[in-house]
Amino acid sequence: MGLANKTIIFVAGLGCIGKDTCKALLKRNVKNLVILDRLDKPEILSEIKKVNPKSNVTFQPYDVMAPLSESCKQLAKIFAEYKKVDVLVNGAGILDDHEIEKTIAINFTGLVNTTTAIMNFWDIRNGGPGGTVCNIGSVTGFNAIYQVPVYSASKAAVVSFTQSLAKLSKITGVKAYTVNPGITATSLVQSFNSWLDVEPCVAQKLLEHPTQTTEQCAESFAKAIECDENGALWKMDLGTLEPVKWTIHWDSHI
Ligand code: NAQ
Repeated sequence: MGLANKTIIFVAGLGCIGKDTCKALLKRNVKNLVILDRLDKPEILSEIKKVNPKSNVTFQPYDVMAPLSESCKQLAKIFAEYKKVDVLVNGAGILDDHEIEKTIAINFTGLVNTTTAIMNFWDIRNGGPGGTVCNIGSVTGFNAIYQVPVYSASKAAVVSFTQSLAKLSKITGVKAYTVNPGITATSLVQSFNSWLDVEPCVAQKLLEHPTQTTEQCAESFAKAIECDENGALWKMDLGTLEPVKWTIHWDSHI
């Protein structure tokens, strides 16, 4: 998918990976970039806008933990304004295994709700035009960091949900894929709690191994969005972008 003239909604576009990915998208001349995030960070927004003054970049406060009905109302306003939205990026995430319910609510339920809400506008069964959902999973959704089992499981849930969405695209007309970063130098991984404090030094131990920069991750991220491949599982690790082949252990045959 060429990104020039496309309209993209980016949930969590003001985070560390989000910000640099927004910049990479603007370098590709995205027409409209609608950033939704819980935190209002005007300085980051103006830094993003400077990358390409020809692109229209807007921000709206958005909490993925809001009820589904609220997400629907907010998306209705966005669709009323832009008419056509091509891509939804779901990127909200927290890493704190002391916060069990919040982790599931933000990393998984919030992503499911935003996706469910946009189906009202995209589903071809309602006369919609289709679209693409790009969900930020994690390599921990493939193989857990077992010291943060709640976070890892929330990301495995994102991977699983998105694989189903991709299979449903024949019915809904909506494509879906995950982008799964490896360890990326952001504030998220600098210091975090393990489950039941099983490993108090989990962040330090993790960061002893090679990581990638947010700029490297963002470049892979933008390339994955350009590929627009339904059902893809993209690994974005150590500055590379690779498709992951999923092993099938069982088939429902329906
Ligand atoms: P950062 O904390 O900067 O970004 C999190 C974003 O989520 C922010 O924009 C924040 O405002 C938004 N957010 C949080 N709660 C929200 C809510 N209720 N409503 C709306 N927005 C909310 O961290 P980041 O590293 O840039 O993370 C961005 C995404 O990448 C997250 O989904 C994160 O899980 C994912 N990710 C990050 C990393 C990493 O190393 N930084 C990795 C994989 C995926 C492999 C590695 C891990 O899984 C961590 C161990």
